[in-house]
Amino acid sequence: MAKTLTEKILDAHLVEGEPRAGEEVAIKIDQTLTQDATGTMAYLQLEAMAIPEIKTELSVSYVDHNTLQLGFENADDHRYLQGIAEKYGLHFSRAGNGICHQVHLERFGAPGKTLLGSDSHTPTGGGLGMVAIGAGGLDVAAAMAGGPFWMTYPRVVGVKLVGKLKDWVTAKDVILTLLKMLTTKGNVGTVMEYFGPGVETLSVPERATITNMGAELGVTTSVFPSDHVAKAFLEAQGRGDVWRELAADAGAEYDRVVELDLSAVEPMVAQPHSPDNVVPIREIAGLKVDQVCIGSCTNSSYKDLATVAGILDRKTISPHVSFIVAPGSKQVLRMITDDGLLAKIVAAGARVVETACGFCIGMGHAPPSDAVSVRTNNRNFKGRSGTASALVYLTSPEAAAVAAWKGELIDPRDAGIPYPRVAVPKKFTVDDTLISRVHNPDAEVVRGPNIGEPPRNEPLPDELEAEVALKVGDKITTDHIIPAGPRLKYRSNVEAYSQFVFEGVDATFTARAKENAAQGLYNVVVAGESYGQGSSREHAALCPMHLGVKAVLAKSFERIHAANLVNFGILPLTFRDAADYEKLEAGERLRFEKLHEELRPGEPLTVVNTTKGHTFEVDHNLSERQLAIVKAGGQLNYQRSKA
Ligand code: MIC
Ligand code: SF4
Repeated sequence: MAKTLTEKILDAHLVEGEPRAGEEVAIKIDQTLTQDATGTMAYLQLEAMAIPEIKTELSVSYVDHNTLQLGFENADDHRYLQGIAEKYGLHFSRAGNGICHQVHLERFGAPGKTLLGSDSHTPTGGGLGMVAIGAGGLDVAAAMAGGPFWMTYPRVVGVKLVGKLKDWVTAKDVILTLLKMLTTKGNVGTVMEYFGPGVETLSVPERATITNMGAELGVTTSVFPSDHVAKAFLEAQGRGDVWRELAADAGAEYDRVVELDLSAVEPMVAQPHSPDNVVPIREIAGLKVDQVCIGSCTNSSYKDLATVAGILDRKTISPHVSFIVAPGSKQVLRMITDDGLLAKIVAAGARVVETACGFCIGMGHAPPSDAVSVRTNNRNFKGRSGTASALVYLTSPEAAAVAAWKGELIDPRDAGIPYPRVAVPKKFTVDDTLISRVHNPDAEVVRGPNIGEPPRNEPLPDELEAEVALKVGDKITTDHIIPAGPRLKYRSNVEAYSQFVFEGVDATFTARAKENAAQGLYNVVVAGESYGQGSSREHAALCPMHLGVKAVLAKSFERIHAANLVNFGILPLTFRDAADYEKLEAGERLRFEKLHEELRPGEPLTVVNTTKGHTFEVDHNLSERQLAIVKAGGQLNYQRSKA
């Protein structure tokens, strides 16, 4: 039978299960990546698994998120990560080498391989024809230990690209257009597979922008074929040997096909506070801009920054704009330095910062109160920039550079300058001096005072009394559940980090949840659609677990977060009848009876609202395996009991 490219790669890696959409399957993982914000906990968990060596073909530990190092905590984490890398023989990409997804694409990505990363933008690798999936750190640790990755076999949506992008219209505008069409909701369990004659008009960095921000659709991943363009890119990186030609079989059937004419795409912008709140820039042209930030794993390639340099050549930025530029990797920074392009960007007035996530995750460069900030990253959730009142707009680097110059957001086609068309270099400058690989099983692993043990959980009680400790609406992101920015330094200390659960939503949550737990009362969170959207951070499950949360009752969940909840022994439950969501109020008491008996695949669970004196049903879509994990109190307990 003719297969899609996604099916071909998945089926070649299938370890267990039926390859049918909606079925739970296990796949073999070839490569893993971690970053410092999720990596420390992932490796603490790997250590807890007590395996002598890792089993993947390639595993890379990146340091790119917490590089401001205000205090010793992040620096201690980085030293711990380097020790772990030596002990297990991982590749270690040090601070200064760049953002994990950008570097992985440049130096390690390989068509046809599977990549599991403890970061939601791991699908960037799909730009090179990989099946690259974001997951919680514990799942990535389990893959390094040689276990398969469990996932729902996806429905494959075909995106047929025809035509060619016009000047000033970019890959970012393609993905923003798709976000406008498909939104951030309702795409769980699907893979976006690109095909059609438009594919070969896009370079690998452009494809990677599309697969990167595909994460905002809530899909499992996105994938491009591996063709002559991918070959040229890999050869330019000195890695032509990993290239293989890959595409869907002729006659492959997609679950559905979305057709996009690239020549009809326009410069787009995602308005506050959601990546799918997209309009053509012309609809809001003239918006006065206070800050412009260019960088992040979505848009910080050589092509992106060379284009920005071309736009700003011999221009000066607007006097009321603060302009931040973060190149995506050491390779990009070196190349724009050697080419003299960085000088043009600096001359225009940019504040050039380290090659790291930085502003994208609220690590510095918070905008002023009520500011308009135009950024090239992929997320504009309220408060993520570090300023709750700021309004963040997401655009292409082209539109952002023009905004920095003009002081207002305009369609870049209206800037009245020629488009500086930049080709992908024939040869990239390869400099891997900040990537080390030393394997010494006796390496010293130093744990600073902020690095704790991964917390243990008890098995799920058979009967539990809980309070609705919080009721929230739709689209609660993991940034709402557990903030990053200045709080990132607590990632390796769950007790300390737990103080900030739902900090920006209800600052009393932690204290109330702890008080309940002290009285033997568990906690439940009630939520609307797409609960847990956004990042892969498992702390959004781990910290609530630590505070005695045993279930989240929502209208729907995002994939990575639901898997993280299961990994930490928290039940992701959905309302059978949306009216029950309306009826529930914060502070009410719920009782779950005979949980162990009632929790069976495909069967509902009865919940008694003891405050109001009524009963309602909730569903779950957990497999036998996942139920066993939740009942054991999480993945680590489950693995221990199996061992
Ligand atoms: C993000 O973009 O939100 C992050 C920070 O990269 C996260 C990972 C994390 O929280 O450490 C992600 O996307 O998974
Ligand atoms: Fe880093 Fe931002 Fe990319 Fe997350 S989205 S990996 S914080 S650059």
